[in-house]
Amino acid sequence: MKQINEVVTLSIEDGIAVLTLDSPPVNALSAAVRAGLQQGFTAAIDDDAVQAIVLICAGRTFIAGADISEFGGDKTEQTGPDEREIMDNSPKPIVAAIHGTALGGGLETALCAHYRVAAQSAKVGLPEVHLGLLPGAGGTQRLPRLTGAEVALDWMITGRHVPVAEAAEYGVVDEVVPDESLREDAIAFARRVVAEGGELRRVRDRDDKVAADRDKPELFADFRKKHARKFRGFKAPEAIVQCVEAAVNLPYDEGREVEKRLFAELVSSPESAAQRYYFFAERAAAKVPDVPRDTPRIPVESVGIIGAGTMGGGIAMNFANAGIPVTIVEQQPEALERGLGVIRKNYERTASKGRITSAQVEERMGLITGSLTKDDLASVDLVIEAVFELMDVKKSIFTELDEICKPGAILATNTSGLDIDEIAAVTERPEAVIGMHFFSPANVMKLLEVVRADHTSKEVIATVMALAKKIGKIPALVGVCPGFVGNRILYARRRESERLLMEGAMPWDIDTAVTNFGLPMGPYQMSDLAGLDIGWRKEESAGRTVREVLCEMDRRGQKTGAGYYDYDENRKATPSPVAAKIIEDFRAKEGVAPREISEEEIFERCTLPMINEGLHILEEGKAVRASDIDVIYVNGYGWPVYRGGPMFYADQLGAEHVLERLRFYEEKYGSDFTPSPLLEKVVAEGGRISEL
Ligand code: T1G
Repeated sequence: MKQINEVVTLSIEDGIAVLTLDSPPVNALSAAVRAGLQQGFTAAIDDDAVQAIVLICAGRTFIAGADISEFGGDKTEQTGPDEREIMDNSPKPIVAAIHGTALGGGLETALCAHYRVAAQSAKVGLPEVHLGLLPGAGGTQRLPRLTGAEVALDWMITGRHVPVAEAAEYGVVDEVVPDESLREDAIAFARRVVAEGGELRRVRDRDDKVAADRDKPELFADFRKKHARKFRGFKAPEAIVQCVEAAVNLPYDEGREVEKRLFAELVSSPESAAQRYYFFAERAAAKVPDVPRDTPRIPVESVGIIGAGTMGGGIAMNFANAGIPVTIVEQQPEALERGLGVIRKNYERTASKGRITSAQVEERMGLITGSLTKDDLASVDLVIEAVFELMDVKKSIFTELDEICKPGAILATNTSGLDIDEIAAVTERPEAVIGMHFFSPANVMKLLEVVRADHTSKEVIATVMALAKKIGKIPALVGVCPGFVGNRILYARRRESERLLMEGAMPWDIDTAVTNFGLPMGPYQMSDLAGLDIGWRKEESAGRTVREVLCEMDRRGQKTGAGYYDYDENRKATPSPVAAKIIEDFRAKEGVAPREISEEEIFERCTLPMINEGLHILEEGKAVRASDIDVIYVNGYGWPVYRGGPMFYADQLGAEHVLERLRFYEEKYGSDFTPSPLLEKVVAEGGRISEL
């Protein structure tokens, strides 16, 4: 056994060289890994005792890609041939032995081997698109030569992890072997290759698949048309299509030049910087500084939900999807039946799209039990209350649950902003009370705001943060304050958009400014979708605001066919002259002469208060870190991931610029724009907002 460098070792076993890479956590292609591979392959090729080479990795996975943390930094210039060129020019057969997830540069390295042997549980993929990149190490040129253009486009545009059994259909993998015998099977495979002799075949020299695509020019046009909506705002997908077109129409080396050029453009783009930032932000959000990874967790093998409405039903589906039995409790039989019916309809709709089988529908419905009494929750490990937003109602429910539920059961509330400390105070177990704020539709939206109350224990926090991932959610820990983090920031935007309405902007002007930035909808489209009457009470309404007047006119949003917009039978929205008139009347009443407001000013005045509120939230310790706020906005509010999130975007504007513009608006509009002291500190120290 020879130590090539700190992460690569070389052993020779009867003529077969085994290069082992061991660079936790995922054998990413850091500078040290690449150097070790270059030296290792060179040593094996130069050694006359070696007839073939096996590349294998230690730890949890084969190479999972380039080291994302090294992008953007000053990369050490590659001098001499890189490991892929050495592999490409090897006179001796190379076999890559794949386990875990061979992704991005990892799969690209394996495609430079002559053969690939994979453990049956392994997956392969080219997920660079999620980083705003394209496979920049030959993947856009080699993969189509094995799979053909159409399959290659699917793999690279979705970035999905492909099971090796499927990959083997295209020769991306040559042999699938049992997980436990990967090493010896790969060595045996190499021996057979040596014994059989014959010409070494390189993926880059394959032409049959791409030649067949040369007669289908419509393939790329159709692909672009089909995915246009999904590509909106992203640069990488189009670049990937151009690379695959090059793979079909150009010799390998020329196609590789196209790939290098487009990769260089993407890696220096703000979109990719945002998406690479987001990659680490999402993983950081799972970490709670004072709750260590090894904090004991409470087993959650059964769950109770109070309320079978839209939220309760959606929440129940998350647990059934993860195979966890759920008891969902309603007060009235009709409400319970209706709720269970909606759940079944949702599953049947998913099945009709082929995403689950009808057997899975029955299996999941079988995990959901309806009940009319909270007494049925006596033995569950976790209860999530999901009834309407009235503190008295929640308090009475928690008082009952505290009596009924077994000791140690976690009592969670799905409240979107009420004071959880107040709720916890009615129980004898405040340490077991926590917020689990799901976003509607709860069975679809990825974000879960986990709300830490004053007495919530570390075990309960650790349990719920881990449980979130188990049910396919992305958790972010937040503190108790009105609206927690996501909605509290949204309130700041709402306040400013109402001021803009009075000054001369119309709801559609504001929504357009926000959607042109890349969000799926603006504040007024969101209100119409959610319903203008959330929290509105007819008996108290007195025409004091545009919203009250609209609700009093029964214009409560999409569900009534009219709100700020008018809706046709397909819910297509058009700006409403009725809403415009109401706004104009309010302006007249205030004696305001409306003015034309530019899209740029509208967007700036909607966004600066969001950034400032995020900084206040950090000052108050209601979010653990700035990047958690971005994870919340990307996953709960549709902030485009290629923009990173409000805090990352603030750094793209520059902290100093943000401070200066807040001061400018503070002059005009007062304290709503008073810069947070934390922002002034960041600017004084020359720091970055997203690194707080
Ligand atoms: N670079 C650096 N660190 C990485 C990493 C990577 N590629 N992948 C994972 N990590 C870290 C991660 O931050 C975390 O660190 C730990 O590993 C475990 O990750 C030239 C340009 C492999 C499926 O996009 O999809 O190749 O928090 O929590 O859920 O064409 O990580 O423990 O300190 O996610 O089991 C392409 C990205 C790169 C794969 C494992 N490759 N990684 O998931 O663990 S670009 C990718 C993943 C590229 C080439 C291009 C997942 C995983 P910490 P984890 P997991």
